[in-house]
Amino acid sequence: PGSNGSQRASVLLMHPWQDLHSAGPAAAMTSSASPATPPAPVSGGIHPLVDALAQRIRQRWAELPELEPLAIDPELEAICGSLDGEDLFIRNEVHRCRGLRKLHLETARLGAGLQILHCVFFPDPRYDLPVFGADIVAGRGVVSAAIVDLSPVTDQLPDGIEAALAARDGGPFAQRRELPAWGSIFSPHVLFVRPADAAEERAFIEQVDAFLAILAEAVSLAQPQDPDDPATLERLEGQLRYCKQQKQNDKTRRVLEKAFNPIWADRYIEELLFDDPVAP
Ligand code: BLA
Repeated sequence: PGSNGSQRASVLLMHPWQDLHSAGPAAAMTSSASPATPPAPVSGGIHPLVDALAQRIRQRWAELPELEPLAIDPELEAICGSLDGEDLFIRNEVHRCRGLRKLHLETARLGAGLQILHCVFFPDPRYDLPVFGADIVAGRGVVSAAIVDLSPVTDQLPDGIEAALAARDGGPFAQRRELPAWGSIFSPHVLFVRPADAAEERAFIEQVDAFLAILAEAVSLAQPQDPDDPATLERLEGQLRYCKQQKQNDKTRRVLEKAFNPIWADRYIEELLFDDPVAP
């Protein structure tokens, strides 16, 4: 503890897995990484890519208009404990701003090897804005998945965003990954890679930064429509669809069920990760 200055002091200790957890430790999660000595994560710390990307996201959201923290159930804000001697830590930060109903950043270390950054900015459906999403999954120091997108909530991204994404430089990534079936919610510009080395990890951060800059520009220009405008209702439906598809990612659920328990995992997914938007 205390190895990472950005972690807050008020950590709530809870052991939701004690009663229901029966499977093996989260550390038993197998990684698809090659067995040849991967770079070890900083002892007890956060993977450098996870940490650097979290910092960049916080810098970017600080520039958004009318940014303010959202209240969050203290039981979900900082989750910390141990499982068969392995540390478990999840930190959640939630904000809102003009145009975006919820900006959520989660950084997690589950067991010895698995580190996760999960970030979604959900738009206020009155505004013609996409969903921003980014996810990093690192196992034992090797990043297996890095994904970022501005995902449409109607059949197409807003014109300005589409043009800006099309014009950007797509980066050097050697290993692009194929999307799962539920990934039909993502835009044609989605970036889903397995970064090959530190240079590609840095390039991924710059890609996320570019997506966030494009979103920030759109946020600054966007004007709200009426809550009962057909366009608002269509975007609300689109956001519901986004959440529904994300909840089909069994890999997220499995990790949470294993580290905690199925009931806790379900509540976490339904209430914090992908809560359904309510009509504005
Ligand atoms: C994959 N997500 C994964 C994997 C794990 C998690 C273990 C498998 C890693 C791999 O395929 O290499 C786990 N992700 C989590 C957990 C959380 C999380 C536990 O965020 C949170 C507590 N996932 C998202 C968001 C996106 C996303 C916002 O939460 C995209 C914007 C994408 N994750 C995503 C995709 C995969 C993935 C596309 C690959 C799924 C597959 O190949 O089947």
